[in-house]
This record gives sequence, C-alpha cells and structure tokens, in this order.
Amino acid sequence: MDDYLTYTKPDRIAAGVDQLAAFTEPDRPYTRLVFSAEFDAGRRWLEDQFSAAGLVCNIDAGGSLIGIRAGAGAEPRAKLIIGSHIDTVPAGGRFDGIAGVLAALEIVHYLNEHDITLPFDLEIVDFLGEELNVWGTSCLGSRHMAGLITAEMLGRKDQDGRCLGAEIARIGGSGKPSAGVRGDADRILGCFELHIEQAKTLQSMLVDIGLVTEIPSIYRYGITVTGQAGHSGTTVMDGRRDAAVAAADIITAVSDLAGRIEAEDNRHFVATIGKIDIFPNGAAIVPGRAEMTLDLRAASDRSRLRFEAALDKLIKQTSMTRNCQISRDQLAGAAVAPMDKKLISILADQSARLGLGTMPISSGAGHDTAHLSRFARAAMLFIPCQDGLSHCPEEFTSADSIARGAAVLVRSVLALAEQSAPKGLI
Ligand code: HGY
Ligand code: MN
Ligand code: MN
Repeated sequence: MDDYLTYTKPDRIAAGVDQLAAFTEPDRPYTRLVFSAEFDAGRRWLEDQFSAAGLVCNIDAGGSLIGIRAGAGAEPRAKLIIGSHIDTVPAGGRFDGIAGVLAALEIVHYLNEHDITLPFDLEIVDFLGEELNVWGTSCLGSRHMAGLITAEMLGRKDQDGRCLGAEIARIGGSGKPSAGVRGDADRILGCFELHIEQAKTLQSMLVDIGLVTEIPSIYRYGITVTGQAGHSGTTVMDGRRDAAVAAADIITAVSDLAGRIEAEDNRHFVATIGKIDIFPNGAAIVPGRAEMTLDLRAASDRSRLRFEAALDKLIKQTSMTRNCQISRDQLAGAAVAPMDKKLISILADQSARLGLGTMPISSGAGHDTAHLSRFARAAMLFIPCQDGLSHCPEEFTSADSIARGAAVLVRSVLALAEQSAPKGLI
C-alpha cells in the first residue's frame, strides 16, 4: 500500500495556507474579494509560487492565472487542467478554493522533485472570481473559458461605479465577452479540482475522499415587492401595503417549500433568500419596496421546475393577501453538471492504492468545474472540513487532509500519463 506522504509535503501546504491567509482585509478575516487590493497581492504571491515551481505563467482572456508545465513531444500537445480559486467571500475561510490551488501546486513539486516530464501539458489554474460578486456573476474565469461571459455582464457596474469588464482588463484579462468555448478544448484530456466538502458528510462517515457525482444546478432569481411607503405612526394596520411583510411571507414560504421538495424528491435541493434590501429602510416608515435574491441549488432539473411553478403561485397569492405588486426575474442559471465517470474511476482507483476511503458524493456548492464540464471531461474530489463549516473564518481542514487529496491527484496524473504516453516515457 502506497503512502500519501510519498507524493506530497503537508508542511509546505500548511505554509502556503498561512501565507495566503495573510492577504485579507485586516479587520474582516478572511476577506480577499475579487479585484480587491488583497486579491491583487494574493495573485502576485501565487504567481511567484508558480514561477518558482518552473511554471510559465500567463493571465488568460478571462482573467484566470494559468501556470503551464510543458509536456514532452511536439506542439500542439494534449493538456490536463487542475486548479481552483483564491478569491473568498466576505469574512470567509482559509481553505475554500485555496486548498485546491495548493494541492495542484503539490503535483508540480512532485514532478519536479522526480524529474518527470509528462506526455501532455499540465495547466495549473487560479480561476478568476469563483465567488458570487457585486456584479451578480460567479465563476468569472471558468465561465469565460466555457464561452459564457456576455457583454451585458461585463457592462454591469457596482455601487461605486466600477465596471466588471474594466476590472477584468485591469488584472490582465481582455475584459471582452468570451468568443466561445476556449479554442484548445479538443486537446484537453480532462480537468480535476480538489475542494473542501463544505458540508459534514465525509467527517461524519470518517471517509478521506469524496468522489463528486454531480454539481447542482444553480439558479438565482430577483424578487421585487412593491407596496406603499407611509408614516409608521399614522398609517393604520388595515389596508397597509407593507412590502417587508409581503417579503417575509415569501421568505418563510420559500424555505418550507424547498424543505418539502427536498424530502419528497430525496435529492439535494436547497433554496435561500440571503440578500434583502428594504426601501426606504427607515424605522418610522412603512416599507414601500423590498428587493430580494433567491439562491436555488438542485441536483435535478425536474425538482427545480416544480419549485418554480410553486413559487409563481406563491407570488400571486401573496400579492393578493398583502396588496403588493410582486415580480420575479431570473438573474443567473447553470444546469446540473454531471462529473466524468472515467476520471472519477481514476480518482477512485488511485485513492484505493493509497489506502484512502472514498464515497460518491453530490456537491451542494457550485464550483468552477461545473463550467469546465461544459467543454471537457471534468471531475472533483472533496476532502473533509471540520463540522462542515465554510464561508466563515472557522472553516478548517488539516494540511494532511489536503495532502491526502493532493497525493490522489499526483497518482491520477501519473496514471493518465501512463495511459497516454508512448511506452517508456514515464
Ligand atoms: O456559491 C457557491 O456555491 C460557491 O461557494 N461559490
Ligand atoms: Mn469554492
Ligand atoms: Mn465558496
């Protein structure tokens, strides 16, 4: 039985986690929002790590940082993509995305230390802006690779007037819509991403590696409630058109509806209204308007369509009972992304050879790999994170957990090289 420590160094991983964690808003650890000064500094640090590992670095048109380790043989060569993201949510964690980038670097260190040249190029990637941002679009870099970044998205401005396209151009991308799926898609052998589970199944089942079966569909809807603002002291209760009360009805009913669908369909299905703005938002004013964002994750499109139909009925009903206009529009939508069975079996096989326990697992979170799977074979492996906590400073996984996942990746890369190399190269 091989040992994961043959392939990777937990101390080097731990040092990387600590150094990257230092690039945060000081009073809101850990915050490294895309395009922020902390993000720029984190990117510079990462590019130094890539260069020190002998990778040839560039920023692609979508703004992702790519480090290339050339393979043997003449161009154009096949390529393998492995990466994740270093941007965080506000007051997020030190491992979401970061673990996957550091694990990918471990592969390069192993190949360098053993003087191995692969029969294909290896691309190590920090995908730009995986987390949902103020422009309402997550996965900026991987969406661009999949041809999904539009002029409309790039033209969006945030509350400070910053234009998304200009920000992408500032950090080295083109700032232009993707012309379509990246031009070398047909040369891509596959894509791997290691990520913390962000839930607690692996921890509670005492399993080392989760083999992701699919990444759920992610849909986001804007719900706008329009009532009538008024004086909180003189507007009698009867006949009020209070937008916040109508919004509260919808928030509660959405949660109950999602719970019912998840129980009935027995598939991953969650709905959250985590963002709500009340206008004019004064203590002595009956709210005249409420704007909410509904975040929906579903492992099956059938469940999502049932939810949408029920949501529209709920909106109609609430509009009548609360005497408010209520509308919903779709802000974003990405279909369910099944993972590639061949790549999953390679991960499973290499985990077993390392004596690591595995289990199939559905992802509740969205990931860059969902967009990569639109144009190439793609697979993810999860590692446990403490009590399933994520998107918060308490997020934690051990350097050894990351190392175990990294060792599976190293062995999977070598297995792919074996399969695709002219005999004797490896
Ligand atoms: O929102 C998500 O699922 C991911 O963390 N960006
Ligand atoms: Mn992530
Ligand atoms: Mn995240």
